[in-house]
Amino acid sequence: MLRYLTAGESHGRGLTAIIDGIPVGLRLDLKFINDELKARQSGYGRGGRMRIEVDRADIRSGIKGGRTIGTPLTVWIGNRDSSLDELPAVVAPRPGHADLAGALKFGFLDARPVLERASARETAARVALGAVAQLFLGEFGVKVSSWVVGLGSVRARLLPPAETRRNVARSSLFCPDPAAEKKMIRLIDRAREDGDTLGGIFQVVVSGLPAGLGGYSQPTDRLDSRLAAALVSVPAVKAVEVGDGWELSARFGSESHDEIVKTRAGIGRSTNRAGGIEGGLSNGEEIVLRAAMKPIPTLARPLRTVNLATGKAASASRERADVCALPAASVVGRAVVALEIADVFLRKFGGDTLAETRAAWKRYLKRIERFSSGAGSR
Ligand code: EPS
Repeated sequence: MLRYLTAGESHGRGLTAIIDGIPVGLRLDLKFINDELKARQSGYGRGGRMRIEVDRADIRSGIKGGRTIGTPLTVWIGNRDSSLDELPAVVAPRPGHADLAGALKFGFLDARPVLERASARETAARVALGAVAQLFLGEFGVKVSSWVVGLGSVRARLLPPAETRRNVARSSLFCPDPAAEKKMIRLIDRAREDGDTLGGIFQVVVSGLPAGLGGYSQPTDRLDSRLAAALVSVPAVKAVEVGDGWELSARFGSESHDEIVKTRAGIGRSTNRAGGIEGGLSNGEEIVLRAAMKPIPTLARPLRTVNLATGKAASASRERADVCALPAASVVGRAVVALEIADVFLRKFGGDTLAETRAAWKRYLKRIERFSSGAGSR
């Protein structure tokens, strides 16, 4: 239902994103879109480029009077640093980046074209589209949030939802635990001094999604498979966890599943270890996902590599880079999750206009409610 594509090099003229399938009538809150872009640019540990760029969405098609008109939306984000043609050749591929595999694939002796597109700058385009998806989902009470839960070896404490929201909004690392945040900042400073980099773990939570979205008929219908693929498509993400994923692998079944209990509204759950997804379907609980990001591959104190031109041992190429881009990745994470959720939502409820989508959604919510509260009285 929703299709999107992005284009643009890190130091080209800018980034283009096109999304098709958003129903007619969605008010595009440009401030929200630009706030998401700004959040992606921020976070302690970012490098010099983020002081150069001011990412702003220029919506070039698909709207009239600030609302969607059912045609493809085009978003343009200009690059201030568009020095692509002046930049030096990259002949010493960085371990961990796409440099070598890309050079081999295309036969490039200069990996510059590879890293220009493989760069995480592309994620600005997805954040803009993800913000559109979040605005769409917001019409139906679905909220997608994200924050940092671990950085390097430091882990954040689990806090109640209201405190988490408040602290994340104030944190320079989007971390809910102020004590952990202090340690994370110290770790980033140490990495910067050592010419090193860091990764970590971020969490994405989707609330307000009704049960029954996604599917189990085909592997690609499964909501968890789609969300995991979306998260692992974020540069540097190497692992994804749904609910208590890794921990569940070490427990007995009796300690792993979410028992079904009677609630005032009908049927509910006592826990949410599954992270809101069972059998590839949303089950009405919050969707909880975590993604692990490896450290940035561009090191000021570079690792060993081989020079593509001379074939001799060399030090990996050095580019201006971030020490840690984990807070930014958490913003990208909620964008890509929102895009997947918006698509499954539209697959379920359809609609050329927002009003049509809303009518189908309301009918379905009523049916679910009747089903759940009617248990025992049938
Ligand atoms: C990025 C822009 C890039 C990097 C970073 C992400 O800017 P530049 O290369 O000009 O300093 O800061 O890119 C990478 C992490 C990467 O691996 O290429 C951005 O806009 O997010």
